[in-house]
Amino acid sequence: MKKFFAVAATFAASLLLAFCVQAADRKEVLKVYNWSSYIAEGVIEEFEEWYFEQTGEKVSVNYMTFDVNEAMLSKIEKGHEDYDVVCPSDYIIERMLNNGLLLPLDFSAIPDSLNYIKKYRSPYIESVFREINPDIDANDYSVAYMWGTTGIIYNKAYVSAEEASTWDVIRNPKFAGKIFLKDAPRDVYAPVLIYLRQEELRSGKVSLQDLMRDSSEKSIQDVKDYLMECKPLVCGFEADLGKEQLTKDRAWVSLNWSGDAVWAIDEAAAVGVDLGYIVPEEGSTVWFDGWVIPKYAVNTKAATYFINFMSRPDIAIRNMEETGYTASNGAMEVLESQIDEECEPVDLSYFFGPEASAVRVNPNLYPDKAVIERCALEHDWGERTELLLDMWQSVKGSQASALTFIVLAVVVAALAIYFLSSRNKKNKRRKARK
Ligand code: N2P
Repeated sequence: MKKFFAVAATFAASLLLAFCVQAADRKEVLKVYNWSSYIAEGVIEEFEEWYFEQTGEKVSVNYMTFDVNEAMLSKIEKGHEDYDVVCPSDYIIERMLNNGLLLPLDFSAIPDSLNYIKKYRSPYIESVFREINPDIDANDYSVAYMWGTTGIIYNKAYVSAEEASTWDVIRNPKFAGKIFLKDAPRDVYAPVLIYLRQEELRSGKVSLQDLMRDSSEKSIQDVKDYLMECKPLVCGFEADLGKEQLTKDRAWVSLNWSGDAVWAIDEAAAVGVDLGYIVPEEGSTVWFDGWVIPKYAVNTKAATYFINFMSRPDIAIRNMEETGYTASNGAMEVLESQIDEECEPVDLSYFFGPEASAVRVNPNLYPDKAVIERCALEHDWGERTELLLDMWQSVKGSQASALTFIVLAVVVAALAIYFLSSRNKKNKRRKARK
């Protein structure tokens, strides 16, 4: 019996030791969960070195990516993953705040000279973040990373600027089979609803802000009916593939984000394909993705340093140039790095202050004040989000069943041909034997 207790005690002690070693190791790991294609090469490795220089502590980044806001959120809500830093969009930050899923950010341990957030947080973005939740200041829980608009990328060889200036371009039969939609239910729902309610918007019966909170059954049904009309023309619901297909001249229209547009226009130009980007006249959404620390985080210290590092102007510029997306950084150095004398002046006073009222930058990267004035921020729908996700699944799913039907039909036809031809051969052989 004594021997049994000794063996059991040794086993328990080694389990405890293994657990402690693992826990200590986990403190040296930083789990980052970010959008795919959303960071420049080498930045992660540079952060690891910088963190060691600043703190004398080692950290190894475990970098994971997602493509759909809702898929990422569902992982956080289930609490199965202890991510340390995540990069959701505005309405998801709102939901996380409402549901107590975020830890407040505390940069007080970082010396002022290294505190890039304090130095470069854009006042414009700070004020937009205050709109996220009237009771809790989202700036205390999140630091914006990239931002932009939602619009239409189009191939100028087949689609005119006029045709691309309305959301209805995604229902234009001229472009059948050449249209991509983002696999982003809220970012497709909002433009379609704006399109459908354009009369009410013009007459002032509703505002863009109202529409961003409109989760009524009627609106969801109207959007669904509209999308079902578009669907036979759509070649796919994509996360990151659409921009590439446009550069290769395989698709002509894509409901997409401004950052993908900047990237695609640049890549396409290099191979002689002429793409453009337009935020349709009816209005659109302006979005912000921000770093947050979920409540299940383990390495909050490294997480805080990581968020700060991503706000360093040279890092922001590198991320911007490689991904095509616009850094939320308010440093003049970031704006100056984007000046292009070939561009028409853009009014960026809303972002960089009055001295930036006519800056020569790419308007797809930094939208003119007039464009921003016809855009609004999306808001969380709480429990009603399920209705949207169901609608989205049935729109996408029926595409899958159409495809499944075609595949099945081809298989049945092939089997029938095989069966008939082998029966004919058998008959011929039988006749020959007779
Ligand atoms: C980049 C995804 C950007 C997300 N692949 C825009 N909200």
